[in-house]
Amino acid sequence: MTWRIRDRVLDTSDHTLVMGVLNTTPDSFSDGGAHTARDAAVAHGLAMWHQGADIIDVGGESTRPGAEPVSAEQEAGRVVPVVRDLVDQGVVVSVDTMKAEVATAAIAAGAHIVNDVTAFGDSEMAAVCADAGVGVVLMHMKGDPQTMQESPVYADVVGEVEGYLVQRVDAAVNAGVGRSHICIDPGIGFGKTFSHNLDLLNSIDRFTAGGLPVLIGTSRKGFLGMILRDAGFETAAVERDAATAATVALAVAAGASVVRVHNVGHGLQAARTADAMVRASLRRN
Ligand code: PMM
Repeated sequence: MTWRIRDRVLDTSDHTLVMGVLNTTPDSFSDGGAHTARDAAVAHGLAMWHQGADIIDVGGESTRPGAEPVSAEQEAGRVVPVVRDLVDQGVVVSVDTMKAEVATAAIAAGAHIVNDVTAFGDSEMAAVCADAGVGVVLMHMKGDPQTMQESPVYADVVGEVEGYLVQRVDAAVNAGVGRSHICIDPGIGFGKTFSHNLDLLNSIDRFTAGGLPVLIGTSRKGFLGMILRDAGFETAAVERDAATAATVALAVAAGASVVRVHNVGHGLQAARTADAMVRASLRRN
């Protein structure tokens, strides 16, 4: 499997791509001064890159359930300097944004990928991505971050998410984005109940069937907290890296091409272990 991102081609045939999460929202690097926050974000991005991450995903607006939106200006102010510094140091960077204005500025700063949790909800986004030839991640979300977890209902969650992604891929291609530039994502935790998340994670083969790379983002999410609570572990989000690693291994075994994680060390070990086992079994067959 390959994924075209600007002037590069990422190849997942010998390993799964590990995407490290870099949050530039002020509360994630809460030390007051904007400059310090920027330096801390860049240092954290570089640390993940040197650990072996394949992509660093830079975000400036929280998409957590109930999160308040920020203006394009604020978001670009957080994200763009960090993107520029990382790209200057040779890092492959994606920008996690739903705003075409922010994507445009991040692309001008060198971003290789636009990771859009609204799958081009902004009508300008497709043209921005097509013109730049960046890679894109089209993700499924039901509703918006403020309300998405209130009471999501599906008749057939896998079928509906699959149908939505097929339609968004077609729309992107019709707007000029190359198919080989597109990666799809069922959007774990975005307008989904506990059982919706498990149904989607148990149906990754349905998403890989279209021949596009599939990204899975489970890292530290609430459904892992629920599983762990049932098993007798009360966990804060940062204590869910072992559970995240389990989902990474299973996603790799099911054919995911990209996994998005906060703890790159653990995510890489889980992905590489699963890669070795999956490829060994492919060789035996
Ligand atoms: N999850 C979050 C943010 N961005 N992007 C993609 N493509 N897939 C995801 O699952 C995803 C995402 C939320 O997680 P965070 O707020 O902990 O980064």
